[in-house]
Amino acid sequence: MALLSFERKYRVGGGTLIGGSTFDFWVGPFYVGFFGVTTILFSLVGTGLIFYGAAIGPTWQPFAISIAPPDMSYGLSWAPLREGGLWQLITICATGAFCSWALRQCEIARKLGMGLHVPVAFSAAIFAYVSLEIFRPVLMGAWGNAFPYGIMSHLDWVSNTGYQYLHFHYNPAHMLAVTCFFTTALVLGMHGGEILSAANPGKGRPIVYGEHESIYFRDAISYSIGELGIHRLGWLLAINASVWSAVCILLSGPFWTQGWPYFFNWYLSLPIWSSQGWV
Ligand code: 07D
Ligand code: 07D
Repeated sequence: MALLSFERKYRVGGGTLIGGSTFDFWVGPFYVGFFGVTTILFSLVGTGLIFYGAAIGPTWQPFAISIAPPDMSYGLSWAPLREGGLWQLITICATGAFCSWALRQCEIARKLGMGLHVPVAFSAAIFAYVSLEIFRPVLMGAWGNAFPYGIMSHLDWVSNTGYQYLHFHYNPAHMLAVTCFFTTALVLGMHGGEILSAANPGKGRPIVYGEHESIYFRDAISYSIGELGIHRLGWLLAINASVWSAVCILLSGPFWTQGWPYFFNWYLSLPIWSSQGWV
């Protein structure tokens, strides 16, 4: 069925979480819904505040624009607009927009009679974001621990925060997160490559499907996880990448204040090495 007639068939009312049928309509190809409206409102106000912050700041150079959280001395209290208050309002707008977007994804899935896999996966990214900007600063007692809104300045924050713990690669949850990110890329690369190769067998030859795909990996690595399985694996890996990222930053500060290399002291003092005088 062509996409346009398919859309018409499934453009049905209902499935909304809030607002009944008030916002249950489409604008062109876009479903609106209550959470579409809140997404637009939060995004417009948040983006407007970023532009206002840029306008009262020292530069319009896009890479140098930065809207910083309040100084540590403000703790968890409200700060004046120019001293981090803007950052606080932008954070409320960003969190509101991300959560609205996830809820809009839920409404669309409900309308189409689908599972909630897309919003669940996006929620993992939101969890990482709120861990960085809300949970960790709250656990540490000051908004000043959050990252600033700026293209280069947020990279400075990542580097500075990393070196505060001497060597962030020794953070075990960071290791798991990095491994999950790399494996997600590997699995998507393998899957994408395989589907493209099955769909492009060469001029004049018929396109092949599932069985060939499974046999390819049976031959190559002795096992095929299957057509549905590869999507389950990709979904789980991607979610784990974000969740372990959130864990790695929530541990750093609230639960582990030394350099991360010291975390592995227990390993060096295992009797099997230490009694031999190897370390
Ligand atoms: C490709 C989907 C499209 C999304 C894009 C992002 C904005 C921001 C805001 C001018 C994969 C659109 C960007 C709307 C404009 C202002 C104030 C997703 C795709 C294209 N980062 N980060 C980038 C964000 C954090 C880190 C690029 C956001 C943490 C490193 C872009 C967040 C840490 C590097 C960007 C966020 C961190 C980047 C490309 C939120 C740990 C890079 C992003 C809301 C996660 C890379 C100059 C991309 C770069 C980069 C946006 C958070 C680390 C500007 C929106 C604090 C090490 N980050 N980031 O493609 O080139 O993502 O930076 O949490 O090297 Mg970042
Ligand atoms: C937070 C983004 C959420 C995005 C949302 C949506 C819009 C709309 C609109 C396009 C989580 C935004 C949408 C704005 C856009 C349109 C239209 C995603 C988020 C909700 N590290 N490190 C990570 C690696 C080092 C450090 C995570 C690698 C150094 C710190 C990941 C290396 C030091 C922190 C990761 C490496 C260091 C991290 C990031 C290599 C610095 C974090 C991914 C090869 C000296 C951060 C929760 C992530 C984290 C994080 C990877 C090196 C420090 C696992 C591969 C050694 C301080 N690092 N890192 O979290 O865990 O995505 O954040 O060297 O805080 Mg690291």
